[in-house]
Amino acid sequence: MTYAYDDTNIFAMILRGEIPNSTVVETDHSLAFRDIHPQAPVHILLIPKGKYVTIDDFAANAGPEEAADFWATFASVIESEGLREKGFRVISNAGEHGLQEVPHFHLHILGGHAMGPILA
Ligand code: IU
Repeated sequence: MTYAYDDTNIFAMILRGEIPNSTVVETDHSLAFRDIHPQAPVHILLIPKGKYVTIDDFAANAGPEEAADFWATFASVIESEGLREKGFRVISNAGEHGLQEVPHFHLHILGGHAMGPILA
């Protein structure tokens, strides 16, 4: 399977600096920013700067440097947002059945209160 990346998606626009975002941390290969419609007290989106459509696209095709950068950035967000002690939830919606709205791979990092037991 190949992944057709659409350069007009909103996260591509954010990465090009065409629309503003509330940046939490930015590295050479990754960007973490606050979701505009937060579903929890902390709701951060973590994206690679590379053009990956879904989490499996990233898992299969990211280079070691960008993958290492991504996970280091993830760890730094958990640290800087104080999420380690009480915990957090990570979600990545993929494709049609995953109800993915924005076709640029992202992790939702949710925290700051207790989550419900079931994902809808
Ligand atoms: P999804 O996993 O693709 O369904 O999530 C997309 C998220 O992007 C969703 O939570 C939106 O609130 C969020 N978002 C954003 O943070 N900034 C935007 O300009 C747009 C969507 I459009």
